[in-house]
Formats: sequence, structure tokens, C-alpha cells
Amino acid sequence: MPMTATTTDNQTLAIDTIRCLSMDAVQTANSGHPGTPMALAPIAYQLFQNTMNYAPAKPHWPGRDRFVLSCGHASMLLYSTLHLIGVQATDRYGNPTGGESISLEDIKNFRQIGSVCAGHPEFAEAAGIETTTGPLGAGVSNSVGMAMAEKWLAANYNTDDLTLFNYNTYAICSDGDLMEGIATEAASVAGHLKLDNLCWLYDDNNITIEGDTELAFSEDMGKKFEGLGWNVLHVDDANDVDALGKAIAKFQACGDKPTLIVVKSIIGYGAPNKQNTHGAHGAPLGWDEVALAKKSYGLPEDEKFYVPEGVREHFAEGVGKRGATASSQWEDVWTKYQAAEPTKAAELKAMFAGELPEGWDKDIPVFEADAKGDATRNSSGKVLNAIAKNVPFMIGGSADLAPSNKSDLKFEGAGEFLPRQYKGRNLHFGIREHAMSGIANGLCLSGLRGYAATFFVFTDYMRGGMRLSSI
Ligand SMILES: Cc1ncc(C[n+]2csc(CCOP(=O)(O)OP(=O)(O)O)c2C)c(N)n1
Ligand SMILES: [Mg+2]
Repeated sequence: MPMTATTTDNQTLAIDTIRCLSMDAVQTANSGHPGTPMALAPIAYQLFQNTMNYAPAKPHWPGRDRFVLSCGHASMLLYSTLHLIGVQATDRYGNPTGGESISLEDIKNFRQIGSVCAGHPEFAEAAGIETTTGPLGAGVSNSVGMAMAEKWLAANYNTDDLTLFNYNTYAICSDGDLMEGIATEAASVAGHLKLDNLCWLYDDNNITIEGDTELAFSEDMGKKFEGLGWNVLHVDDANDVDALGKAIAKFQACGDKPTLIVVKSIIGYGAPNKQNTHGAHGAPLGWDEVALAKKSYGLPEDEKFYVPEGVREHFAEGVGKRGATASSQWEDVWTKYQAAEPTKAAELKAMFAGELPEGWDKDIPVFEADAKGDATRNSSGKVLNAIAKNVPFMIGGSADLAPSNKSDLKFEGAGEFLPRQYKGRNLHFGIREHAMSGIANGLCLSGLRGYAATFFVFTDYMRGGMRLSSI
């Protein structure tokens, strides 16, 4: 793979700045993962700068495209990018709290107590972090829930004239993400449901912690995903921003499948002695090597946390302007929607604010004391249905056990969520408990009240997602 020639154009400068901030933060903390942010900076750049409908000034805008960094160890990639594009601080419901979501000071304090830049991204620590990642595979499973949420919202709330929901979900994932069983379960759900609003970019770098992926991993990922019903594309060099753009355009044009873009990258790209080795994965490079990498990018070797002139402006011209236009167009539609569809708009307002509709609990039944009693699954089913009837954006399902654990919604109009029929509120996860937990988290992160059900004994298989949803 050729090393990209160093140039001073703004695109290269912006990408290399993401790389340098990431290296400096890891080196200063003397802990973290420098190699993957260095390798994947062009992907983050292409997504945020040229692809996503994303407004740094309104990071919670409901119509935004979603971004998930599933390989959470590459957290500095996300922090550097969110900082440089100028994401504004808000609370988790989108109310501005003033200043930057992630400041240069936060980046300087990466991995220190009190910094929003934790070792792995944590939801609600800073605007722009759409979900907590770190346990490999979790993020991609969340992304399936996010894509399902978009389909459900579009089916239930868009009208013939007013389109409120029409966004995509992008996830970057690594070898480890895709080795995890949860990823295959989630990909199987996504392929079955034909989620054409979902794109995973797989960092195919042949490296994991213990060394070359040959040690434990030899499957043909492309063929596997084709079998799962995905559209599979390839990019031979992560530095080839144009090729990334073309592949993403093919994803956007694909109307019946989720897309996997397999991208070849060099971990630690630019660090002459460490690149392409597992040594670049989870340890600081050392200041000498950091200097050599900066030299290879053509940036000053002795500057730390350096943001060259023009980089912030470049992002402001790209994602900043595009996002401002897209989000204000959305606001116009939302204003019309509130006038045209007051009942539905009130539901959405509650949802956007993280609130429950008034009277959500008014029909919860009271069970009289009774010597024989009722099976808990029966009373649970009655309560679930009584709440869901009054919470129109509550959807969920079971891992093939709904008739047994009474978790199906039976009231009139509840309906089924099926491939290309995304209006229903009863989801079918198949027998995939681990992915179900991650998908339910993705639904909740999208504003819906998602639920997932199984027998108690099988919740062990859901432990990963349950733990993440509780912290
Ligand atoms: C569920 C889970 N198991 C183990 C780990 C520890 N871990 C962090 S990164 C990693 C693998 C690194 O390889 P890859 O995913 O290919 O990332 P790369 O080094 O290429 O960035 C492992 C095992 C984890 N984060 N999550
Ligand atoms: Mg890898």
C-alpha cells in the first residue's frame, strides 16, 4: 500500500491534525491507543466533512445522521474529530450549555479524572458521543437499533408532504468488533430487515492485540456478509478519500440492503518504526516516534496539540455549513409539521425531550391479593400492554419467546415490524439475545422506549447490553 504523499492542502492537513492530536493525547496520558486513530483519520474525515448530515452547532438535531465508533479503543479519533469540527456543548436533550463539547483542554486531559475524554467514549459525557463503546461488538449492535429506530420513526411519523426522518447510521468497526458473536447476530438481523440506512466501515488492518489476525481469524468477511444479506464494498487504501467517498455513495444508492465497506488500513500509519505492527495498537508510540510521524506528515515535530491555521475553518466550510443548512431545513419542516400534525408532534416533542406522555401509567392494572395468584408472565404482559398503549413510541420484542413470556403487544394497531414493513411495534429478534440487548440500547439512544424480553435464565446472554444500558 503506498504512503500518501505529504501535501499542504487543507484536506490532508485536516486529516493529519486528527492524527497528531490523537498521538499527542495518548502520549501525554502515557496510555491509550494511538495507531487506529492514525489509520482511520481519513474515514472520520470523509464521513463528517463530506458525507453526514450533521450540525456541529446542533449535535442533537433529531434528523442528523448517526455515527458510532464501535472500536471504542480508538476514542481519540472521535474526540479529535468532534473537537475540530466544533461540536457545541449541550445536555443530552440538546439544550446548549455553552462552549465546546470537547475542548482542546479536554483532549490534553485525555484519560484523566474529570475529562470528558475517557479512555473509551462514554455516552452523555459530551455531545457528539452517540453511544458508549469499548466492549467490542457493542457499538455495531447499537447501530442496528439506531437504523431500526429511523425506519420506525419514518414509517410512523413522516407524512406524504413532510419528511422528518430520513437519516443514515454509520459505524466504524474493527477486526475485534466483527469477531464478536454479537456483531454477527446484529448483522443477521440487519440483513434480514433490509436496513438500507445502515453502513458499517470495517477497518481490515489484519492486526489485533496479540499480533497478526492470522493467529485466530481467517474468514472471508465479504462473503460472510453477502451471505447475511449485505451489500459488500471494498476500499483498498484508507488514505484514498475519493475511493471512500465513492463507496459511501454506493451505499447511499443501495435501496434494499445494509452496506459493509471493507477498508484496508495500516495501523499507526505514518510512524516509521511502529506502523503495521500490533505495537501501535494499545501503547503510546514514544515522543521520538511521535516526532517522526509528524515529520512524515510534514507537520512541525516539536509542536504538541497543534491545530494548524485553516483546519478549523476548513471544517466550518464543509460540515459546518452543510449541517447548518440541513438542520435549518429540517426545522422548517418541523414547524410545518407541528401545525399540520399536532397530535403526532406532541408525541415527538415528548420523545425528543426524553419525557413520557401524560397519562402513560393511567391504565396500569392493580392485582388483588389472591391465594393462588397469577403467573408473573401474565401480570407482566398486562402491565407492558397497559403502558405501551399510552406510550406510542414504546416498541420492542423478545428473542423468539413472546408467546411464552407474554411480551407481545396485543392492542389494536400494535402491528409487526418486518422487512420493508417498519410501522409495527412488535419486533422479532429471532434467537439472538446478545444482539437484542445492543439493539434495544440503540432504540433507546434514538429516543424510543425500547424493550427486550426473554426468560430470566437467558438474560445471561444479554449481560453485555444490560450492563452498558445501566451505566
Ligand atoms: C469484548 C471485548 N473483549 C476484549 C477487549 C479488549 N480489546 C481491546 S481492542 C482489542 C482487539 C484489537 O484488535 P482490533 O479490534 O482489530 O483493533 P485494532 O487494533 O486493529 O484497532 C481487544 C481484544 C474489548 N475491548 N472488548
Ligand atoms: Mg484490527
